[in-house]
Amino acid sequence: MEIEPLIELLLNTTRVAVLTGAGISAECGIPTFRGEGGLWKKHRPEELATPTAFSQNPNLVWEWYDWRRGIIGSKDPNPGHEVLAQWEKVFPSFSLVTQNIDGLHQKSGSTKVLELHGNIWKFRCTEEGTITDNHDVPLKKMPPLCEACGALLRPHVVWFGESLSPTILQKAFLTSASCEAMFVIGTSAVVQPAASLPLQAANAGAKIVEINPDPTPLTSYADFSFRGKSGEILPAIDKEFSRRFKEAKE
Ligand code: BV8
Repeated sequence: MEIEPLIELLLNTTRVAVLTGAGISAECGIPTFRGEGGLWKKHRPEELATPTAFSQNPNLVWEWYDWRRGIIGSKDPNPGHEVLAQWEKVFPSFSLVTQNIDGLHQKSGSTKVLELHGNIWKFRCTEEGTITDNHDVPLKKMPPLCEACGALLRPHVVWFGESLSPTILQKAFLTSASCEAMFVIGTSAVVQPAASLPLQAANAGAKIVEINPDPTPLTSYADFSFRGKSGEILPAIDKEFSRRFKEAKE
């Protein structure tokens, strides 16, 4: 798709929001959920990413997260993450909402990240609710226990059937309702309530920019749809936008 119309839009836009999914980390070598070789190809979500699965077999669920931490921990952000970290400084109002739990947006320099589904590097005590950072790869103890009270720790992530943090979700909906353009990058747009955010933005009059090698249920709502890899498309958009932004200022 031709990027010129998008550049024109961005040169006249102050409020930009972004929603990312597992696809933005795919070029780092981190498996997505539903794509080829995806995490849900080997396991059903219900087997691993639910409170029931955890209460029935905490070791199995922890082994899955330990395995994922091993993959994610050795990876660096890709150029797609880096462009978004840069845009946080360029646009007067910039919000980054992610469904990802890998922490790669923060690792690339993004400072304002709304993590809808939590973070794989944080643990939560099942008794006290206290949240701690933990980057041990592999885990030292299986399953990990709370140092303070000895209770089972769980990943500080949102499982299917669990509600998202009302505070984070409210902020995400507010940014969707007030942005002029929303980039939707690397998500199959099937998981709720995240998948409703772009629709909220579109209803509020924002232009929707989808970046994904495949079409999704959101594609028909997108004003701009780029079929390809975000690690290539975002740098291409940024290169032309930066050139025109400098030209306009001279
Ligand atoms: C909730 C855990 C209240 C952490 C995850 C309304 C309607 C229908 C169902 C529901 C509904 N409301 C709630 C539900 C139930 C459920 C849900 O949405 N089910 C779906 C599957 C139908 N939602 C919930 O349970 C949520 N809780 O709403 O609470 C409630 C509860 C019950 C009932 C009613 C209300 C909680 C959802 C959070 C679940 N936790 N993860 C973890 O272990 O990771 S979700 C999981 O999917 C990940 O977090 C992931 O982020 C998320 C979305 O997946 P994607 O990121 O989109 O990844 P995917 O692989 O699917 O797609 C990747 C895309 O990238 C593809 O399109 C691919 O083409 C593209 N791609 C590939 N390479 C590239 C690329 N793009 C760009 N560049 C590339 N190089």
